[in-house]
Order: sequence, then structure tokens, then C-alpha cells
Amino acid sequence: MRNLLGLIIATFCLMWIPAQAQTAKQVKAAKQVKAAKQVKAAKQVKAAKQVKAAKQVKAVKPSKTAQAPKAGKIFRDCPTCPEMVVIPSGSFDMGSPGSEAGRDDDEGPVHRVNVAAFALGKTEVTRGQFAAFVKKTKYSTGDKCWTHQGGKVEERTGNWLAPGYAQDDKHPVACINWNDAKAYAKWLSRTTGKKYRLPTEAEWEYAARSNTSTARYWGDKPEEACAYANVADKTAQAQIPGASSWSAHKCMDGFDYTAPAGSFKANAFGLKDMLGNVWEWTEDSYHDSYNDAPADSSAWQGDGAKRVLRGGSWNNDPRNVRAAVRNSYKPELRYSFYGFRLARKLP
Ligand SMILES: [Ca+2]
Ligand SMILES: [Ca+2]
Ligand SMILES: [Ca+2]
Repeated sequence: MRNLLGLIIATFCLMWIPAQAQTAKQVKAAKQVKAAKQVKAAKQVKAAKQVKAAKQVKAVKPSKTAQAPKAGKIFRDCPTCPEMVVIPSGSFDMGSPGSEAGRDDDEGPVHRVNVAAFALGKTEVTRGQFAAFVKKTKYSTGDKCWTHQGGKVEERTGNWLAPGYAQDDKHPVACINWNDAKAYAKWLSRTTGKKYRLPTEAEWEYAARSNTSTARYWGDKPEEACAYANVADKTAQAQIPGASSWSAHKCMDGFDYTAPAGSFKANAFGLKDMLGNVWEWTEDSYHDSYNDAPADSSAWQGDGAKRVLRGGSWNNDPRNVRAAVRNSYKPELRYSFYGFRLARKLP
């Protein structure tokens, strides 16, 4: 009887132990399935969140770029790129009236021009900005430049690194011809993916005037120039050999040759040195009057023998420091008072 009981217990145990082991295995498997499901669910939630976030980023981007840049906004496309100012669209009377002191015949007839919005350099292109271009491309401007010496302007050995007077990287680059300016614009467009170019003559005058119709953006008086522009002044007369006889502005701006770009008061569009410092190349061919000139702000092309320069420079008298004054020269000639600023297509 005892043996029988033992046998039953033994049999029961043999059956029960595997059953228990089986249950433990099932529990473990179930736990693993549950954990796997939780991991999967968590992954799905994370992925869904990422997709949603990506969609939100995508949704924000186009609306940002589609917005028209605000007039007066200042921007820069790269650390060594020129600072640009957004110029509003508008219309203006281009040229000077017959009554304006110092005017030339090529400044008429005065005509209405409609200008599309664009961006324009806040200052002339600086030596440092031009140096970045030369460093990358090994571009050569040659070694001849028309410079001042002993009261005479002659073609001498020189270039943008040696324009015949002391400069640092903040000064406007000088001894630059039209072709050099175009090469810089082309390179800047390639490196930034934006469309840089020379301003057209109409764009230039519209931007210089900044809704004024006086001879200069500060008014008509040349003796007030020294707060707004680096021109031929008492400083130049006193310090530049041979300049004492210059017909200079009757004020003191503090600079004999070039001044660091942006040293003077801005005009109403936020632009600096539109008059004075260095003359600025424009895209247009020179025409000796505005008969048949375009009524929009496109470049007025011609035979290209001469290109227009605007704004006057550090060595100019009041007659040559006016919003309407037009200078022109062969695109291959370099002078120590010729530089440029760039325009850029928006957006
Ligand atoms: Ca000066
Ligand atoms: Ca200038
Ligand atoms: Ca002229």
C-alpha cells in the first residue's frame, strides 16, 4: 500500500515537473513577444513623429523663400560676400534739369524710368572682398594702372594691391576695369548660386537718388558733402602732392585718397558712398544723350566701346559729385579712382 502511494506520488511528480517547465517557457515566450511588440510600437511612434517633423520643416521652408524681401533689408550671401541692401521698386526722373549747376549735356533729356526691385551693395566692393576672389581664382588684373603722382595722372606700374596710395582691406578696391568687375560678379554668382551683376545705369541713379531730386542725396550744396562722401576736399588739397590747385569742396572729410568703405552717412535707401570714394562701373554702354533711352531699368546696350561710370571719387570737384553725372571709359582701362559695387537679382 505504501509502495503504491509512493508510485502515485512519483508518477504525479514526473508529470507535474515538465508541465511546470512548459508553463515557465510559455510565460517567458509571452513576455518576449510583449516586449518585442512594445519595441515595435515605440519605433513606429518615433518614425511617425520624425515624418511629421520632417513634413513641418518642409512646410515652413517654401513659405520663407516665397516671401518678397523687404525694402531696406540688409543681407550677405557668404562671410566674404558684399553686404547687400534690398532696393524697392519705383519710378524716378533720370537725368538733371538744365538749371542744375555743373551739369553736362549728356544728362538729358530728363525722362521717367520704372525700376524693378533689386539688391545693391551697401558699399563699394572692398579690397578684402576682391582679394578673396583673386585668392580662389588666381585672377590677374595685370600690373598697369593710371595713378596720381606729383600732380599728374599717368599710366604706371601698379594694380589693385598698389594703387599709388595706402589702403587696407576695408577700403574700396581700385585700379579695377569693367572686365575685372564683371569677372568678380561672375565668380560670386558661381560660388553663391545667386545672380550677381553690375547695376544698370538707371538702377544706379535711382538708388543714388533714393527718392530725392536734388543734385546730391543730401541736397544741392557741395560744401555739405563732407558728412556724406569722401571727395576732393581740404584734406586732399593739403596732403596730396600737386592737389593744392584742385577745385575742391570747401569742407574737410578727413581723407586724402580712399576712405574705408561705408565711413560716411547713408542715403535714404541705406546705401553708402554712392557719391565719392571711387567711381563705380555700370553695365551700360555709353550714349551721349538719353534720346531713345529705355523706360525701364534694363541695361542700355550699344557698341560697348565705352562703359558708364557713376558717382565721382576722392579726387573730384563738386561738378563731378552729383547723382546725375555720367563718366565713361574703355572697359579695359584701370584708374586708381575707379572701382565698383554689385547688384543682385531678388530673391
Ligand atoms: Ca577726401
Ligand atoms: Ca562711390
Ligand atoms: Ca558727363
